[in-house]
Amino acid sequence: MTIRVGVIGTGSIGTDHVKRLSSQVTGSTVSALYDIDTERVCEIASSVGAVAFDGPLGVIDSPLVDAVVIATPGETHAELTLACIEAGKPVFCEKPLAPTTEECLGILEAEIASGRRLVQVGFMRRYDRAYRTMKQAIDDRSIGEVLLMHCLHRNVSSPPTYTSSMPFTDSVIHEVDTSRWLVGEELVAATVVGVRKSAYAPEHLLDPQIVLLESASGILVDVEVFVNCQYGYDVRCEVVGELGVASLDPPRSTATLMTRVAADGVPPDWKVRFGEAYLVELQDWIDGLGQNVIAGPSAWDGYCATAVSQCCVRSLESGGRETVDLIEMPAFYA
Ligand code: ISE
Repeated sequence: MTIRVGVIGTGSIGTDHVKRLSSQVTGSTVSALYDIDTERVCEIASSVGAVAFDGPLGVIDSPLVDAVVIATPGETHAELTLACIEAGKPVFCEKPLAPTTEECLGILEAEIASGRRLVQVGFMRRYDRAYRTMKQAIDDRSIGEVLLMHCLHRNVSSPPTYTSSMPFTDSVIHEVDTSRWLVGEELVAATVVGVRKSAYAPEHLLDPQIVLLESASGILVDVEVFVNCQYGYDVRCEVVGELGVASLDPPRSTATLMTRVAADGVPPDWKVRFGEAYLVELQDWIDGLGQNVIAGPSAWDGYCATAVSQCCVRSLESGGRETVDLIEMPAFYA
């Protein structure tokens, strides 16, 4: 069975997904596309034999489309995801599920009312080999009870539109999702800590920043986010347990120098670092659809991640510790 996918949004990540779904993933084709950039979308459509539509709803409602990928800017996600649910079509929505918790709750409500899981959120790190090995070590209790997590998230540089809250809503949202998933607990509070500002960050942007996240049982997760680090895309994570540590990065016995001129082996961006994870993620989604199963990150996960990233933004604004307000998890997502 071949799943015919409609892709809405053919910017950088959307185009990569089109390539994967049309030539690397087995069991899928790309049948319909929409993007605000008409010229670009027509070119991509003709290269993969898809139909280019002049609006996103055309893709969602098309009889040529069995399932939809949303890769447009975050502000459009809620409306498009709701339209997919309304049409009864499975939807893979890039992160964030939606920028506000209110919009996320609207999606939960609509999905629950539809009576079946239709939504998967694009938290690709859950499909990364190294993160999965860490999860295994936590789940099989090789490192004992988890006490702490140290995370680091660095981008080479930020686009001009990137504001001081975006390190949390655009970047740390991944650490929020991976830490919830790794330890199997909700995050309940966030405290943002100011750090000396880099002269290489734009004037308006606080960069780097550190946030301390607390889990329900008291696990402390510290995240350094630095989106103008200059030397490469660097993501690290170490989980400290009572009996050992699980780390994305093997401990080194020699000092490593990473600068713009000496950053050997450091990927330039997330598209390279998580290239394999994106592919595994989409293959898993397509395989599941073939059996009417959606098992990846759910709308509930998307809601929780947005709630925690919004809590970080509140802490940035208040300068103090803020708590996360979550609704009780609906039985539908248990
Ligand atoms: C970007 O939008 C992503 O989603 C990447 O995965 C993340 O690492 C990066 O910091 C974001 O800006």
